[in-house]
Amino acid sequence: MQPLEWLKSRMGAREFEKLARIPDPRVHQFVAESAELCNPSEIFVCTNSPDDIRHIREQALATGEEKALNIPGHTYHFDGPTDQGRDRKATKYLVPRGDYLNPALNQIEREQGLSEVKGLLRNSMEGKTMVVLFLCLGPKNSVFTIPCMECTDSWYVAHSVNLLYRTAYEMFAAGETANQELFRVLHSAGKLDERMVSAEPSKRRIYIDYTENVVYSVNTQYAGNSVGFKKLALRLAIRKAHREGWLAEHMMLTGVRGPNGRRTYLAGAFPSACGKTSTAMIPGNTILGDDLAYLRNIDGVCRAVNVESGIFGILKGVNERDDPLIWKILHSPGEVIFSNVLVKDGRPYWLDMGIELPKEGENFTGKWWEGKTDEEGNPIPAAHKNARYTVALEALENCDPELHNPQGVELGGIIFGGRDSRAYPPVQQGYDWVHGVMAYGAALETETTFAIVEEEGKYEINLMSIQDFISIPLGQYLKNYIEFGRKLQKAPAVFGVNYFLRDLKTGEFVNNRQDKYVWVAWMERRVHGEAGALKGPTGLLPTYEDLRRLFKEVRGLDYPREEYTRHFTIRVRENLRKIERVVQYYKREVPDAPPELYQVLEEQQKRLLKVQAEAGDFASPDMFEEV
Ligand code: SPV
Ligand code: MN
Repeated sequence: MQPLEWLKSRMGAREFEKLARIPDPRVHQFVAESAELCNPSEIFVCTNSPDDIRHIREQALATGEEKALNIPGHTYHFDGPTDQGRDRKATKYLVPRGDYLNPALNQIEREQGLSEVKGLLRNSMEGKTMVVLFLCLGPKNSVFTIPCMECTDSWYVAHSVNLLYRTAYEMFAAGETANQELFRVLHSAGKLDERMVSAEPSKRRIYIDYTENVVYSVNTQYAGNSVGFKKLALRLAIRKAHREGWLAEHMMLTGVRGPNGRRTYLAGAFPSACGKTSTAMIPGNTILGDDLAYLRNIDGVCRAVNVESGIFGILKGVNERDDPLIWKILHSPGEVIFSNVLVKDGRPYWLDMGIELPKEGENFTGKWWEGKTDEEGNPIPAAHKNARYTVALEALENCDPELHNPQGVELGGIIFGGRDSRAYPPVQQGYDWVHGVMAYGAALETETTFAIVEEEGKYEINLMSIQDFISIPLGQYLKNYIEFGRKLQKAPAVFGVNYFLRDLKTGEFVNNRQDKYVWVAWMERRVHGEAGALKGPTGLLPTYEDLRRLFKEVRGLDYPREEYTRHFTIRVRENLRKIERVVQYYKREVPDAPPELYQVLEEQQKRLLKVQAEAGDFASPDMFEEV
């Protein structure tokens, strides 16, 4: 039977009509196959009509996947106790026999993986509704646009998708998807317990079939595993991008205000929970994106768009003083989904929010009270560290006006930043594209955080902050990156930042959270040649005079010279060790690493050794010459 015919027999007339209006046969086939496999009792097709969007919100509440909070439009949702972050182990590429993916990437033979995940999906939607969603990645009517669809049995996931992405039913109905690659996601939360939480976490699987552009996700609700267009479709986009000569990146985008109303766009790649959103949210600047960006060479210029149109942001540490704009959204009427917070009397609470938390309430483990412990006797925190908020970007007053520009925005600079307590200075600039992307991107080291369900605080390489999501050989990814920059008429400036440098003796952070406001302003001035630089051994460093001026301008603060010296003294030995770790890693894990990588690191090593011979293990910035 033809998919449409089969669907007609399975769906209500109204829902069927919505689907039949779409001329793309791949859509019918995917919905039919998904329904046949998962066996839902109903199918709901979401057009972009306000009624359909409202229906999803209402069903999320009616089923209990979300519950209402006191502020109108605010709801909360819980994921299971072990479903609180991206699951690296359960996320695998389906690799056809004879195909090669870097061994560092988690993978399973395609046929075997398909049969496993389909086995888990079989009849997983019995008694539930399958929601069919249409959206697009990147702005509409643009060279960046990628059409997508998701079938899910979770109203919470559907609600999140509608807040986080550009809905695009009309684009599908108008037949505009015909000649384009189509990303498809099939998700089921699986069996739910009485709290409407995925009940079989050991059967969680997230498999990516890059041969067909399809993602399968089952027995999970955490949005990073279930909303297919975060890091799952990113893996598909990376393959597409590298075939076509552009970049799909784990980057925020921000419009930085410069002198005389100038706005300069910077992109920034940071591992999860390392300052990406807060860099995009600096007061006075605008936010264009906080997680995913596509970069293209358009007429020799590097232009970027936000893949998404909403924020799935971390709550831990969000407080009124440091994050006034987010704080306001989280306390005003409007659509916000809170996940894995502590709820008490209809109010959400999270860790380090700057106010005292209630001693009891409901959290991701059920009823919670201070002193509650898990099976191993460890105290359970009031809210999960990876508690999040989901909100549409347009709800923010600092949302950038170019969000939906089909041409994207011109990038003045790209920032790479890890959680590096030991080596790199707070901010520096690459000598050129290749040096910057190799020394700060490819060599990015970071300590693991709570955003993945694993041990925290391990030092690891996370190249371009995207390592977990790279779906082609890592060396090829780096080569394409180098080529991308070489083909631009003027490549963006490349910066390295490190917000997490610690004092080697006391272990305290060297910088204040708001120092990044100044670093970002310095980068903006550098893009326009309005700030000087010193030639340090690992990159170009700010001069004292520029920073003193910018600390005053941006933060109204004096910046004593001792502070500057403390911030920008190069830790020579630590930087030499870093190079050794990075080289070892690439020799071991990335047989196809490009020669430019080793060349950049070797030269960096030579410069550091020279400095060491002159100044020892700590080199004050005063010894470097202005360029
Ligand atoms: C991240 O962890 O990098 C996120 C959230 O942006 S997730 O959707 O889990 O990827
Ligand atoms: Mn992210």
